[in-house]
Amino acid sequence: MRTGETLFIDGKWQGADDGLAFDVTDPATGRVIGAAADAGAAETDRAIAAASEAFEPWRKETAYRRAEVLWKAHALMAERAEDLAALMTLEQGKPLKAARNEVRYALGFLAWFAEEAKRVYGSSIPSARADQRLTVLRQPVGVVAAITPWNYPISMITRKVGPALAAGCTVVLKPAEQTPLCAVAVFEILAEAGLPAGVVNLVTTSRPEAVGDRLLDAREVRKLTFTGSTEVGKLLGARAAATMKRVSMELGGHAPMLVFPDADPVHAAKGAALVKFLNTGQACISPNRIFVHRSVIEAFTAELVARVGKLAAGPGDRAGVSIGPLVDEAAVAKVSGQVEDAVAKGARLLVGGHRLTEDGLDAGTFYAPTVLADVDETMRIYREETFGPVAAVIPFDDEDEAIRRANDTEYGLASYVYTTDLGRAQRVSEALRFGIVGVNDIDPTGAAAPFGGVGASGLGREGGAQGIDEYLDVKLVGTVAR
Ligand code: TXE
Repeated sequence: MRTGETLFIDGKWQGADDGLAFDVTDPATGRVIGAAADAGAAETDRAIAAASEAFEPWRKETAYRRAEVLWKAHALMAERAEDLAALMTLEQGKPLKAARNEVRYALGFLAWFAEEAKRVYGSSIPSARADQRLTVLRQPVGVVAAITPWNYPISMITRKVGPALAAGCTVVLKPAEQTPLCAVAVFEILAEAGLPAGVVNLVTTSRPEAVGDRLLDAREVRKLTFTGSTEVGKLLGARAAATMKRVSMELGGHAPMLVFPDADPVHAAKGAALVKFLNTGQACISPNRIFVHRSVIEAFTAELVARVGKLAAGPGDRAGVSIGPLVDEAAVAKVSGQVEDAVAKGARLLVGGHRLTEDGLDAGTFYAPTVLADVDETMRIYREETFGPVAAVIPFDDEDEAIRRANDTEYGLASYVYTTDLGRAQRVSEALRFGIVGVNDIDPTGAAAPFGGVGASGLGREGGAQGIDEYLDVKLVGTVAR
């Protein structure tokens, strides 16, 4: 595992100019597992210069050559899948099985965008003038700044770098300070896949603003792609506007799940238990508000509590564990605060509701899988994104009320509906103001599908045919033969 020399600039691995580095810790034990170079403005400027220099030759490569490099990266990542999963478990904390799933998800983007590179079609438009030809070209936007989070530390990189490279862009990527080593492992693969120097650059730092400000202010950077909190997304978006960069953002979510009376409450509870506790609830598509029709709420809640009570928490490499640690102390404080607030305002705590310190978990950041019933509008957890293992169950009486309350949030990423009534499935999925709706489906995502939100959940789509559009400018060429 590379540690210390974690900057990849212009094709060379290096440390920070002044030798500064920061510790990387295992959230399950609090132990230091490595160090990353702590880059600032100077290193970022060099990375931007390298990406600018590399852009013209890279965009002139054929789409077939770019696809070949992405397929090579795919092969290397597949070969190293087990090592990558183990590293992710160590650095981010998710259970090994979930880490393996994430590597598979990450591989999907390399494969999908390798093929998308060859499908960047233009078009020709009929003209009103006989001598004129109107042609539409799609061309790479230029240098891309990519800022990625810690919760999916490998797949969020391939979801951005895959389409950027396929389109013919070059990249400077800043990973989250909690998970720089996963980013290093991905960049080792990209470096070995045969990319020319400067096409991809990695800048690790513990000071996101120091690197972020340079990336955002540089005129040469033509696009920002960001995944993280809505709060930071707004700041970065405003700053990007000064140089009129293209922007795509995948921000927070506050997904509703609607369980209607015609749904099987046991099946719905099984779905809720699976998707809510994925990645210890640290996912933007996590169902944070589970609205259940009053007629099925008892059966639903009993099944949910039974399942949640059996979820084992612990270090991700321990057998049988499905709940890893939260990312840091601040996350534990946020989740405990939301649960305490809800209980104080009348929510019933059915299971969990406390930090876990037994069985050697005291040095980590573990929180018990929790179910709260009778959650209502007065509670913080009803309004704020819950980035933790807490299922909040809310009763409702009719369809219109359920839709209205589900939409009553500034966020708009994922939503889930359980129903066996086809008419209701159509009505409700059309009425929900979210970028993604899963009808009896807790996993409607994948490399081939457009992922993204509306409102405070962000702008643009990642994955699917739409994912590469974010990295392409449209050019109209009118030609008159003379
Ligand atoms: O996010 P930040 P945090 C939500 C979730 C979570 C909350 C806070 O609710 O509890 O956000 O998490 C970089 N210039 N999501 O604090 O700060 C940062 O270094 C440049 C949802 O981790 O937004 C990291 O790389 N970069 C989400 C990235 O932004 C800056 C995933 C995300 O960190 C920066 C993560 C700056 N000024 C959190 N400030 C999702 N959509 O899944 C921060 N960063």
